[in-house]
Amino acid sequence: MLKTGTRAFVHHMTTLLDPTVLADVVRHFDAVETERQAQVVQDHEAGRVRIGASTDAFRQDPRWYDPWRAISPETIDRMRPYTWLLYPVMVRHITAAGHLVPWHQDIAYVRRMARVHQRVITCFVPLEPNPAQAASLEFATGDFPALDHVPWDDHGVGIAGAPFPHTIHFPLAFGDALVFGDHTPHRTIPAPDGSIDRRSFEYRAVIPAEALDDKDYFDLERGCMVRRTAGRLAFQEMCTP
Ligand SMILES: O=C(O)CCC(=O)C(=O)O
Repeated sequence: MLKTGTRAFVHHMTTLLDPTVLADVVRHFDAVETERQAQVVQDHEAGRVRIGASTDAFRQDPRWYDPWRAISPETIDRMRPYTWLLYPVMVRHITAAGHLVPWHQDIAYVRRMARVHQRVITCFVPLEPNPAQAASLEFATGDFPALDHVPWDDHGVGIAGAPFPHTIHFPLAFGDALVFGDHTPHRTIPAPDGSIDRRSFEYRAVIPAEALDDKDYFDLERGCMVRRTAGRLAFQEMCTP
C-alpha cells in the first residue's frame, strides 16, 4: 500500500514484475522498435524521438501491459491505491547525452498534458538485463511542494541549476521498479561507467476515483483496459467485470 499523504516519495520495489514475462516483452520491443520509431506522424512525436522517447505507434502497443496482466494480489497491494495505469505508457530508449532528462517533478509534465490529472505516481521499469549497470534515475530526498520549472528544449521543462544537496539512486535488478510521487524531483543519470544505452517504461498510475472520463486505463485488479464515460465503467478487450 502506497501512502497518499505525501507526493514526494520514492520506493525501490524489488521483483515487482515477473522477469520471464518482462523478458518476452523486451524481445517484442527489440523486434518492433525500428519500424515503429520511424512512424513519426506529428511534430511532437519528432521531438520525443529526439530525446530518446517514443512515437505514438511505438507507445500504443497493448503488449506493454503484459507484465501487469496476471499479477498476484500481493503485487496489486504494493501499488494500491494507484491501481489504474494511464494508456499509453511512455517508452524510452536513451542512447545520447541529450536524452538525459533534466531535474524535474512529474507534476510539471502532467500539467502540460492536454487533459490534466490532479495527481499521478510513476512506476519506472528498466528493461536492461542488468539495470544496476545501466543509465538510471537519481532522486532528491526530502519533502517538496510543486517547484518552479523553466523551458528546456525538447524535454519541455526542467528545474534550473543543480539544486538538490541530498540525492539517492538505487541498485536495480531486472523485474524491479521505482515507484515515486509527482512532487519527487528526479533526473536521468548515465550508467556507472558513463555510458548511455537504456530501454525503459514509465507507467503513470492514478487512484481510480481520480481518473478522467473518456480516457483509457489499464486496471491492475481486472487485468485489462477500462474506461469511464459519464461516470459509468466500460470494459475493453477480454475483461471480467
Ligand atoms: O527515463 C528516464 O530516464 C527519465 C524518466 C522520467 O523522468 C520520468 O519517468 O518522469
